[in-house]
Amino acid sequence: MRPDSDALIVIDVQNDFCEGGALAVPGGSDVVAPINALMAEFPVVVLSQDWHPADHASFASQHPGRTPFQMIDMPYGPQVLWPDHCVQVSRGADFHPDLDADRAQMIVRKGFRREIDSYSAFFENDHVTPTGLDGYLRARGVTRLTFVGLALDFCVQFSAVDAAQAGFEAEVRQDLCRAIDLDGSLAGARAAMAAAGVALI
Ligand code: VGL
Ligand code: ZN
Repeated sequence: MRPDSDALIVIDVQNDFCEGGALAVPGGSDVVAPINALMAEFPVVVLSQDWHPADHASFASQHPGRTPFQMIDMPYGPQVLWPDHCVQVSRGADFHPDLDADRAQMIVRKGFRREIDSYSAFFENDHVTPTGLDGYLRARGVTRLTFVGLALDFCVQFSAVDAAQAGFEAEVRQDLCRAIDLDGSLAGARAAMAAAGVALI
């Protein structure tokens, strides 16, 4: 077991990001079994859960004439339009059935406000509205974070960069992540994480 300062942060291992889901990440379900195994090493385990209202502004369906994966400008900056996914209380928003979700002590939901997306488990996409995860981890004396999950080039990236900027020691286990890789987003994500001081394992 690792020291009490170490937390495993499992990002968005949900049905919609796995095979057959609304925003399936290639190979998404491959990470479930090895993440379950890794949980056993960590005294602190946190899951994030993408949790959108059915009319969320990141959904292309809410923007007449737009299609998924196009970019639009939101008041807080550029935003990718996604297929409807991880709608609150839908099966797609549930954790993958084989994920050992009961091992987690904390589940942080994000993206629950209609007008704003939240890739990061720490801040919404305006980069100022907190989710509360930072305070939870600090209150538990956590200083080192290991990130795994989906998708490497969106929610994992944003979470790990925010963690490093907040002063946590942050590493990403790339073998326990899978990427969407939209227009070079994977290469961009790796560069952004490295620049922020995130260790890419
Ligand atoms: C994610 C796109 C939209 C993710 C969530 O978990 O990486 N990507 N919502
Ligand atoms: Zn989402």
